[in-house]
Amino acid sequence: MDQQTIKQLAAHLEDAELNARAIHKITDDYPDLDVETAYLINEEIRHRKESRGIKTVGIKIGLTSKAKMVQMGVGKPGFGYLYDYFACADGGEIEYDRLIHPKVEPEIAFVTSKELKGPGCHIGTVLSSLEFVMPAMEIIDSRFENFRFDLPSVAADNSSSSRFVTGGRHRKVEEVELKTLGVVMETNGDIIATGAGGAVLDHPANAVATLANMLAEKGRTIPAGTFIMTGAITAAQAVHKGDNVSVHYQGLGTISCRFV
Ligand code: OOG
Ligand code: MG
Repeated sequence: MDQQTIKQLAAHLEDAELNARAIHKITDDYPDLDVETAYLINEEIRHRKESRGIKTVGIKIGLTSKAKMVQMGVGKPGFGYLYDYFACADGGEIEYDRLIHPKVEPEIAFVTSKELKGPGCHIGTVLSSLEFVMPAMEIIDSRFENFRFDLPSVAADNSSSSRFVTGGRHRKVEEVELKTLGVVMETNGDIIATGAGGAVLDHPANAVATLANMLAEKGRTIPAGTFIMTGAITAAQAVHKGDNVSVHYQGLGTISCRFV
């Protein structure tokens, strides 16, 4: 794929995001698109945003739990960037009409204290390089019709990233049992999903190691002080205008938002 097509597809995907309008998945028109090139499209989207002054404030890895892989029919993790305007206040409002068909995901997030470098990054390296753990809710919003895609298409689409809420209580990783940490997600007071941290690659710190190793293939590292969301513990749940969503985390408090 030539540079001009990469730029054109980045603009097409970003327009879909900013105008909240679903488009065909990229591989419908470019069936030979490989994952590596797809990530170059996403890098171009990042370049477009940063050249307008938007800041990258974190990174997310997704498709890290069986529930998500089965739900989306994609068997491998993918990553995307979190931008400043994705951040929504805990307990705050999210404008539904600016999104296409949002879904919510309960996640565990970390902030790193040391640079992480692959290849060969593993859970031990990660656990010795974390500042703290904190709750996060991701609002994903695939730009593709019917939320249907394959790995190259979703990689180009910044892994469906759209908004996130974080807050609750942050803690040192050694103070929490991340594998058995229970999570309960509610919409308007009804429990819609439950799970535990171990659903994410057996331990959410493994997701950070996977991310470091994926980035290493591109010659990159994860700098100290990076906010990282490790992927949905449960299947994502569709939300509607007016919905109040809360996620309760064992020992880490509750985060919530409302779609208006
Ligand atoms: C892709 C993004 C998945 C997660 O946490 O698993 C994701 C998607 O399902 O649209 O963010
Ligand atoms: Mg996610």
